[in-house]
Amino acid sequence: MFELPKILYSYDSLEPYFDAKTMEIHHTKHHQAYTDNLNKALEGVDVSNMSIEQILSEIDMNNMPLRNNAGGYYNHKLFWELLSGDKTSISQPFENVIIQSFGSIENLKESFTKAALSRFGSGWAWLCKKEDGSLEIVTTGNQDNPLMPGIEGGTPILALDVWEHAYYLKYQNRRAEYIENFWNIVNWNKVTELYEG
Ligand code: MN3
Repeated sequence: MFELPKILYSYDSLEPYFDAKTMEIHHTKHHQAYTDNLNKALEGVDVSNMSIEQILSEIDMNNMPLRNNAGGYYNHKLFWELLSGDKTSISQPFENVIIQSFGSIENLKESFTKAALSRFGSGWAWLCKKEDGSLEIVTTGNQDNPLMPGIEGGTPILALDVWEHAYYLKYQNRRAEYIENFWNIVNWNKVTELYEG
């Protein structure tokens, strides 16, 4: 049985960029529902020795309840970990990798923002580490992610939810403004750790 992952900071600690009410609903309603429905989709299946990452890597993409909810469970768990109201920073070695892949941190942000804006409808934007250590930006629809079979990218190290439920209360239809504010609360310590780990 999977449990709703805890968020290690308070709902209001990402203010004013992400508002407390959105954080609370997003976690206690949306993420809770993905978690409950993941458990339902796994009823009668023995996954006791499997991590969510393993489940995702072997998932039957035709099993829509499992695909949507295993994705929703994992994507949000990672998303919360990648946000912080504290000042965080990129390590020098990781910054060098970013510069190699994108030219600069500003260019990385610009490309990621462009990708997140171009995802039509609901989905996610990802920064991924490829097997050769280089970086790639991809987007996925609905709750899909780059760990799933047939989806390109690599290992996710930065994630952004672009479903309207992630920003509608505060930003309504202004996805660009939501993304712009997201950059103020990215937990670069965690991004660095995921890249270097
Ligand atoms: Mn969401």
